[in-house]
Amino acid sequence: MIFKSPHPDVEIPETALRPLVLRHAERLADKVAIVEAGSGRSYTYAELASNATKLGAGLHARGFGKGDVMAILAPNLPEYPIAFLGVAAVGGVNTTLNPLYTADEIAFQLRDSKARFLLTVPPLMEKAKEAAAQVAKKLGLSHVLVSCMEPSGDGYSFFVVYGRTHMQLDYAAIEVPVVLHRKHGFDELNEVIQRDFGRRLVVVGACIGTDSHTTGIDAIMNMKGFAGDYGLERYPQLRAINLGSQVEPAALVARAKAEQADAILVSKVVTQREVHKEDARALLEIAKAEKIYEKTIFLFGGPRVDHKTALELGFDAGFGPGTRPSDVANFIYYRMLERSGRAPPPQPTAHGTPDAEIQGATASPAGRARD
Ligand code: B12
Repeated sequence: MIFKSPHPDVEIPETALRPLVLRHAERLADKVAIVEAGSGRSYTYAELASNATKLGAGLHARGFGKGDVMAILAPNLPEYPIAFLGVAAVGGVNTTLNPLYTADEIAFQLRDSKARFLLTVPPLMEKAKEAAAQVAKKLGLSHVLVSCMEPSGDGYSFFVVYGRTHMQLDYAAIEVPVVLHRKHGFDELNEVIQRDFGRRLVVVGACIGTDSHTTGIDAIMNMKGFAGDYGLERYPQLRAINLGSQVEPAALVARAKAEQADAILVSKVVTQREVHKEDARALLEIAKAEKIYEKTIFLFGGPRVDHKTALELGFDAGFGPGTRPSDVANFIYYRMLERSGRAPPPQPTAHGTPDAEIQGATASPAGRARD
């Protein structure tokens, strides 16, 4: 179907493009014709016309003439119209290529248009790499090597830079709370749960708020598990209830309360606006109001979750990428033993040793007096 514009037809004169575009060039000679917003680099009408003519003359001298095809591969530069009009000046035909085209796409268009010449800009890569190296040097690195540069969204690039730093720090003074826990094998853990508690432990989990990432909580809870490690549903001595994703904090607490859960598992991706913290805090506040906070183990997990943040929020532990369901099952078991005074809080040591003695959460959630 053809839609007609309400405006009168544009009159296209029977004339070549170049004289049409430059028809006022003499009158406007000193006025700016093209300006690059970012840099302010500009050409007047007189410069535009004379540069286009010079380019045409140069092309002509190289054997480019009427009917020949020029492929222009360049970003939007102020020189673009000069090139375009220069080609037109000698009766050439322009075919313009998107600078983001792949090599294959460029090759296709060059063949398809039967281009004789290709006009392009000097490779930007080396300059950008040098800029990255200078940034790295300003950040205090020496012996800088920029090994990789990739586009990363509109107007951004991603660099991998190696360099030497002269900065010193006291490695021994660095303290990062990590979840270290003692670990039993699958059968053994089921046996000790039965032996020490005489019942199945109840675990209720969900990905809360608007978050729809189910895969993390599924990896921990579903029968199949993760990385060859059985999920919590597979443990005969655990009753694992996975509520899935987009579960309101209040709904998770309500279900956990109804099931008399021993542990609540919360999965969440970290967001810049800190929605993960808001949701996590809301959940713990509701748990407090419902009087299950003190008697329940709260675990926080997700692809960018760390133990420190989880502790600060008031969880018992935080688990990030690579967590196995058996880590979580063992953590819950030992935490319950600790809570009931039947196992000392595990102490980390410099040397690893057999399961039951060593490893354990390095810190307790701030401000939580239980047991
Ligand atoms: C698949 C995926 C999606 C799918 C999710 C489908 C589904 N059904 O889950 C879809 C397409 C829906 C999606 C959407 C979005 N996604 Co997404 N997504 C991913 C992706 C590529 C893989 C996630 C995955 O499946 N991982 C596999 C599981 C097994 O790993 P995991 O989640 O880390 O879980 C492990 C541990 O973290 C831990 N764990 C996880 N939860 C819990 C909970 C407990 C209690 C415990 C103990 C352990 C634990 O155990 C698991 C096993 O080891 C990741 C990138 C990545 N590589 O991580 C991004 C990623 C998670 N997504 C991200 C984002 C930003 C989004 C969107 C906001 C994008 C957008 N702008 O729209 C939306 C959000 C939609 C929403 N409402 O939530 C970001 C999150 C950033 C962050 N800071 O955490 C990531 C990390 C990508 C990135 N750019 O960095 N996504």
